[in-house]
Amino acid sequence: MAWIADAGLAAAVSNAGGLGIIAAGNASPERVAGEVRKAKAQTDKPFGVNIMLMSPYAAEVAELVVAEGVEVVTTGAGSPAKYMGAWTEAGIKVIPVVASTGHAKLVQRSGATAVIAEGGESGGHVGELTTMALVPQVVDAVDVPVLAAGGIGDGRGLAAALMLGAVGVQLGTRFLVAKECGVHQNYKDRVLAANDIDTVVTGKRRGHPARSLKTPFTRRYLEKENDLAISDAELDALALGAGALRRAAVDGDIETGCFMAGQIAGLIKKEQTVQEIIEGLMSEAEGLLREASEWLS
Ligand code: TUI
Repeated sequence: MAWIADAGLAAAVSNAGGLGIIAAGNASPERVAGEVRKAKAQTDKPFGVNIMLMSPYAAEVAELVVAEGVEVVTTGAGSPAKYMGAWTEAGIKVIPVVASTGHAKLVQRSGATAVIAEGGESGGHVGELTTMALVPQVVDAVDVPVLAAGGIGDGRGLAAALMLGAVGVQLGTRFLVAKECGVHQNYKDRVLAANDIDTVVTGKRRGHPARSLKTPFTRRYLEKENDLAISDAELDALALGAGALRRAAVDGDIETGCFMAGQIAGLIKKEQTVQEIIEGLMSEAEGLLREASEWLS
């Protein structure tokens, strides 16, 4: 969650019993180091850094997490294989996001501690498979623990993920509306107002599909993406690197911002503290799992 998952949100999640993650996104190493230091000041619990592998700074951020003694690294939008040796040597727990069994096996061979199997219901960069189909196949493909992501927003999603063989879940969209999440209020309001069919995937033509809320930005981008008279270069100039994520998260710009969110946005109806979200999720899942035995004869 580039521009969104900062030290404040990550520390709040870790303090509430989760594992908070700072999103490096396309940020400079200096900026990421600043967030890591702020998080250390705000929690004595472990937290992690997500390295977006398409970032121009990925290699530098990969070194920074070692230098700063970050305990957990997650990765997204690519293969982290070339960094894994240095991270595991430094004792970092590495949990790559994977979107296929092949990639899960590859990162396991490179020394991954666990993997996050993320279905295409998620916000941001997406793979092809759904969480329902991906998670059990990844569970069967690797020996390391599997966490599920994509389309999980409450205790029902957590319980379902556990039934698919996951040992835990990663949530993004649900935390967009956390009180401790510093994203612009317009972003929160759009998530709270979203229904089940309010997200769309852009970027397929350029090989970088990403899911966002339907906005003027996605409408314009899709029009151009479907118009073969528009060159790839022109399309790229419109794309996310051009600042659309920042305009959504920081400026709340409804016209030109890109509001990444997952399909579960339609389920999210209130702003709560991180602690309320995590406790609610856990107790709902626990209740459901207890009741589940009634389905057995
Ligand atoms: O990375 C994410 N979510 C993101 S990254 C991002 S910035 C961006 N925006 C638009 C286009 C491209 C980047 C916004 N949101 N989630 C983790 C994730 N990783 N989801 C799917 C994957 C993934 C997909 C394919 C990981 C690896 C992979 O292939 C591995 C290989 O072999 O290359």
